[in-house]
Amino acid sequence: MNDITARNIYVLNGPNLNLLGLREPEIYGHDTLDDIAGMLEDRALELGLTIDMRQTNHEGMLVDWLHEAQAEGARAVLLNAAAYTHTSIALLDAIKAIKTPVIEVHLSDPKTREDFRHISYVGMAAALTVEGHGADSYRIALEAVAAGKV
Ligand code: CA2
Repeated sequence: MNDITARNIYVLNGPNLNLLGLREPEIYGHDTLDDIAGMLEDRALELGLTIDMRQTNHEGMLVDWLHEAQAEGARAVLLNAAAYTHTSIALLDAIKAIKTPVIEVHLSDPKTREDFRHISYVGMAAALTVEGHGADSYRIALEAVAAGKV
């Protein structure tokens, strides 16, 4: 069950995001995933929340972590599924299968990029999408949770 008094937020990151800050800074910025985790931890503390930040290159791991978020009573999930956003019916099904609200997060705005990024299976089930604000997309999503928007 979704518990709005729960304080922990899962922040799940998909394939290649471990390379953030090291390649393609013109698209994704200069922050590494560790930089984003640090910024989010600081903001979460101010908001009376905690975050559990993870990254994997494996689709099934993201599915397992979504199930775990519900089982562990997380308040919400911030999910940047990276390229799996645009391909994964397994993630769509997993988001639909859990009651924990999921916010879709992207650094860039995929809708302004190549056509193959315009479809989002994650977005079909997500409670909210925050995209196109660089690392701030994660902060804005966290603040939406704190404000009770999801
Ligand atoms: O803008 C985003 O956050 C994306 O989820 C990033 C994905 C992309 O496939 C989505 O369409 C939008 C790509 C993540 C790959 O990250 C890299 C980081 C550094 C260098 C190369 C890739």
